[in-house]
Amino acid sequence: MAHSHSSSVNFFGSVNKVVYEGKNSTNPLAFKYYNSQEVIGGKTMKEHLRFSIAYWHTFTADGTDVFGAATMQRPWDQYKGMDLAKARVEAAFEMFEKLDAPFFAFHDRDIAPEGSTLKETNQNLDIIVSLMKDYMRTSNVKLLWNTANMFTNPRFVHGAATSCNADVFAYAAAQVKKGLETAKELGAENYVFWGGREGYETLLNTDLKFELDNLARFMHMAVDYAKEIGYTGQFLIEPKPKEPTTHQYDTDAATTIAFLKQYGLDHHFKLNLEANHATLAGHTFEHELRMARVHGLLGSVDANQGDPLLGWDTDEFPTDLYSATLAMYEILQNGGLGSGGLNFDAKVRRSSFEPDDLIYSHIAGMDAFARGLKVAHKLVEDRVFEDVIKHRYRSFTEGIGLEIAEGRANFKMLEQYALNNKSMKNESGRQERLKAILNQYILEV
Ligand SMILES: [Mn+2]
Repeated sequence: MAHSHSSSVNFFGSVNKVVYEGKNSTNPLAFKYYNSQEVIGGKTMKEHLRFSIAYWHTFTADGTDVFGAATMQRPWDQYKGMDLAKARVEAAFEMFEKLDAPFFAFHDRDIAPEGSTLKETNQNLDIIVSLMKDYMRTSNVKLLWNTANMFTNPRFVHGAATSCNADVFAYAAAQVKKGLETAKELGAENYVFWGGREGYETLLNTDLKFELDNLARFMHMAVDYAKEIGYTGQFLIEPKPKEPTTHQYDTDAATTIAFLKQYGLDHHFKLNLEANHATLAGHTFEHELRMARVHGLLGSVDANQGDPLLGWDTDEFPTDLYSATLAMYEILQNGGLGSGGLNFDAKVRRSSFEPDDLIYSHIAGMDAFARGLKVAHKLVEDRVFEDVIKHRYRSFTEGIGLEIAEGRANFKMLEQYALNNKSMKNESGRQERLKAILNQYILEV
């Protein structure tokens, strides 16, 4: 089979390079809102949005669910083993180019099959990483992040860094060591930890404190090894409250921030926040982004959405304009995502099984976030919510409020103030009016 860039076989034969045609286009293979070179607030859409294609959902997932077999029609599935792994690289780079996607992301086990020993597994990885490096030389696509799959193989039944089995901890360490070498080799802008099975099912058999200590020890070792080999990408940790374990340790942004601070890791890590993980945690996506942002720890985003009627991690492509707008609002207020990006940790539905659905779904997600960016930019520019919030908290800009805000108040002086205060008046929060204004911006920007 063909392995060089120029002689690639054509896995998306019916698809030409996807271009921007504007909001009136009826071409399903064109962008309606994502115009990569359009400048918004001094940066192009491409620079703002930093879209990334997820290798696992797009090139590896076969549509299997707990009730049914594979459904996906993937022309590269005609190959097996390492030939399949190589064909996926060809398909991936063909798609990256056709969508002009600036980034991609993968777990180690998405790109190369496990061998019968760790050594053989690493050799398989080396072959594919070197093939990817060849493609990256002549392509504009970069690696947003890579990570280690430490949840699929049965050895991780009790977790990886939080396993009760020291041999498994050691194996996981070897895997992340290799992952950091891969990150350096491919110039990954970030390295991600998603705590696959880092959690527990019952306290009756779990030393919770020891597992948390071990998780922190593991992450410190990763930070030390990155330093040792000169890998300078940003470390990211991705919260999720449940699935696969009942209690995932990195439950949500607030819990993860507490963990990072408790163990002295907050200067080495930022958060990679996923929309569907936020909803599983009982939060909105924008809540998680805000929580990370105000702590200076907003690093990157897994752009997807859940189905509120199902309530599990459906990883759907993000098409909800409210969510995309409010997410982009947080990202703009953060001054962008730095080395992070918007990674489509999203999969087509099992019933959307044709190869072209992979293109339609990415266009849908990219257009939704492009629109969200434009609306959010206008909201920020017009100071729509900033002025409302500033006005709402104005009692803290003078008198007793200023004393509180500047840390000069104490209980005794506040009691004196309250005893002498003749009138106390609250004002409406006016959230319905604000939601109507948000609607006006979404519909009219
Ligand atoms: Mn998810």
